Amino acid sequence: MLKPRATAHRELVSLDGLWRFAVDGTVGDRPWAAPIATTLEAAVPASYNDLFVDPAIRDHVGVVWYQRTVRVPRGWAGERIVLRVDAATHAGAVYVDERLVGEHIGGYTPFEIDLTGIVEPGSAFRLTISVDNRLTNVTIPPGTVTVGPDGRATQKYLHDFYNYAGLARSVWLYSTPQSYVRDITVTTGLDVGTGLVEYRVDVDGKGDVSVRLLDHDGADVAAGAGASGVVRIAQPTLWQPGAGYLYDLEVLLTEGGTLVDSYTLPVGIRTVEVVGDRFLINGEPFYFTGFGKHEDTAVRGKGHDDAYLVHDFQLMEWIGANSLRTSHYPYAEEVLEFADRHGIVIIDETAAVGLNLAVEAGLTGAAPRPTFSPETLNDQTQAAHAQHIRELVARDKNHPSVVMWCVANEPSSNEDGAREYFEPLISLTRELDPTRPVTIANVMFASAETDLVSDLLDVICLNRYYGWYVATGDLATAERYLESDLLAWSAKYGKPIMMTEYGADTLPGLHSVWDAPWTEEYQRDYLEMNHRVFDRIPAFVGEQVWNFADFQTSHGIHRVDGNRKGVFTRDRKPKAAAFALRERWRTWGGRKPHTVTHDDEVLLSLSGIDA
Ligand code: BDP
Repeated sequence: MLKPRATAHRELVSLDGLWRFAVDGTVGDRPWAAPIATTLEAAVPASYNDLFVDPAIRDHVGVVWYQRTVRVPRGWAGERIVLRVDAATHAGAVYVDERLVGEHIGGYTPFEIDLTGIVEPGSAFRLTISVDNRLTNVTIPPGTVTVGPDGRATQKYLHDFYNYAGLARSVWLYSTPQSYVRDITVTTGLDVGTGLVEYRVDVDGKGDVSVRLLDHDGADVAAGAGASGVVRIAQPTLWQPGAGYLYDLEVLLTEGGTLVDSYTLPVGIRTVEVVGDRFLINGEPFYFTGFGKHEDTAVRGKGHDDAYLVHDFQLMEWIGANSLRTSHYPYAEEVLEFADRHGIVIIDETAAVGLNLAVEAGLTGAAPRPTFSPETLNDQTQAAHAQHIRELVARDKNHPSVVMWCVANEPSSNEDGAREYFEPLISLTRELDPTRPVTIANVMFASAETDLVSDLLDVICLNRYYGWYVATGDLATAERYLESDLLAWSAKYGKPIMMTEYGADTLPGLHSVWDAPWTEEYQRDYLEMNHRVFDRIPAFVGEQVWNFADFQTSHGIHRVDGNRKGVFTRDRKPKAAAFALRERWRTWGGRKPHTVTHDDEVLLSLSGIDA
């Protein structure tokens, strides 16, 4: 799915700004049928929850309404006219004046509605979008809505971040010619020093396709004809971690010799593969440093913000991070585009988080319900998950920064039914994109012995909290637990292993000379303990700390104004651990030296270290 762009043959109008806003039930039964009688205005892009100071809005469970007037440019006569919503979290319905024109389920992937013939160039229409924040056992992510004796609906979910909702990304109106380039798929390779760009162009309507590849300075370097093919570039400049060199693939559609549509796609030439226990980018071992992040800032919630985008990536560079995981949902496409340009490596994760009822049992003490069953996560959930994967790959397949798909975060992969649930989804991901490795971020309850899906994955990604949720405040014990856990994975699978989460909640300004959880020193020492262990495991290919910054969660006795495992505060101030990480990561200059060998690993396992 192509990101809308203004080209010589396409125009683009941003619908961002202030929209009329109302909570369902306060503005009649058919709010789309007339201008909504409301004094509230909501910013787009932004989650709506923290814009207002009304708990009835923040905690509302169900639908809210966004509305504005849109004028269609008069020059668009004869063109296709398309509405694009970058995200409506978690479900959206779109009305043009009195008419329902489209609906979409899934809060973190875009959708488009063809409005040709429905709206008229030169005239205005009333655009209303309903957004529903409800999560059920058949949505991704899942959740439960309950109505209490007082008639009030409340919502529970098993993911540890606030269920921000609304129009958190941009909304666009754009034009294309009647015959147009609908999609482009690019994969790249290397053949003894020659760069290969394999492309496929899907066209709606008539026309002949040709392509040109331009280098960074706009010089022609290769060309091709036909809707699919391979163009070759001798001695290409590769897209590299830390140096995101991009070519432009200009796709041209001509009818009878006349150019009717064009679209330019940035392309990075690089390869990604897993060989043995190494993760290779361009044939070279790559070691991930960085974070699991969140789209989360004060007031905007999950609203995309270019200023935070730039600042977060500046802080990542400052600290020496070369990568991030889009925990726990696909991020705004602007994030991936920025990463493409700047050579930041991305693990692209779906919104499948909280597929784990064992966690619920752990937190509440309630008798565990099975995670996978007709009453809980079932075939319909799996179908929603599959659809979400299709939409994610369709959106992100061409980004060179994306080096791996993460199908889920911390599912109950040691439970009956996990394999039946995940095997088809992992196969689907590989079918949709045979070029990128596939992983799942593993929960600590699913050990090397009990996990049922890891043989299906390319990289073992582990989320572990030894020294925090386990052996709290006892880093010596934590170190032994962690080491034996990692060695067990390494011995069983012989695949690359990385830590996709490890972290400790930390209140900035809290200090102690002891190993005291929540202090800045403890977070620093906890990370250093983890690093000592990582550096002893030869199959280790990366470390992503949980989390880049503090973030908002639902209320809970384990949370103090949200999750405080950030290395930066929510307003992006460094905690002490930030300086320690900077020292470790920056000395490597983006590439970790290989410090241990497999012989060391054998010695370690013989040394009898166990939990
Ligand atoms: C992991 C989750 C992550 C949480 C983290 C934590 O993957 O979303 O925020 O633990 O507890 O289980 O801090």
